[in-house]
This record gives sequence, structure tokens and C-alpha cells, in this order.
Amino acid sequence: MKTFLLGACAAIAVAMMPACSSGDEETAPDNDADIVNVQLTSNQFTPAQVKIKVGQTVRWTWAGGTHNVVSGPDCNTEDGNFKSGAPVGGGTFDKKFETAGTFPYYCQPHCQMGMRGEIIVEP
Ligand SMILES: [Cu+2]
Repeated sequence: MKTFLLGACAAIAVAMMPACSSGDEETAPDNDADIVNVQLTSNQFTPAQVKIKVGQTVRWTWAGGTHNVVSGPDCNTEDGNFKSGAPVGGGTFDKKFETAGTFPYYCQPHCQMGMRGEIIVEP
């Protein structure tokens, strides 16, 4: 029982770490990182806007709620650039961006509540 409790606390501590970082980061702080992280929580992507360079990968991590990641300019239009699949309650989704441009995306269940994001890929 003691071991179980310690394990649970460690898991919670790890899960809370991203929430402890600054909420002011609107763009990725490290353009040299191979992977730039976006969190999916209650009806929002954090950060909602991410700037990366061509060749970098965005990793979306589910941190609460049932969501998906669908590229498209508005809530009803999939443009086919990327899609995580049907809404799920956990996991990660990686997308490597090989071309420059602006890629808007959204979560299908929560788009109307404002759960949208944008990846800006610079050459
Ligand atoms: Cu959602």
C-alpha cells in the first residue's frame, strides 16, 4: 500500500510539471528543440500558437479531457494536413512539419468552445 501511494504521488507530480511552467509562453521558447510540446486540457491547446522551424516536430500531449487534433481553417473544414484520429482521452500525437506556412487546427468536440490552435512554420 505504501509503495502504491508513493507511485501515485510521483505520477501526479510528473503530470503537474507542465502546469507549473509559465503560462505566458505564446510561442515555443526553443527553436532548436526537435520536439515542441502542446498540451491538451479542458477545451484549450496550450500554447495555442506555436512558432517552429521547418523540420521540427510538434507533439500534442493529452493532459485531461477527450480531444483530437484536426488541421483545418474552421470548425467544419478538415484540410487534410494532419489529424490525430477520433477524439480520445489520452496519449500523444506527433507531426513533423516539412514545409513553411501557417497551419490552423482544432479539436472537433470543442472547436465551437474555442479549442483551436495554430502552428506557424518558418523556413
Ligand atoms: Cu477538445
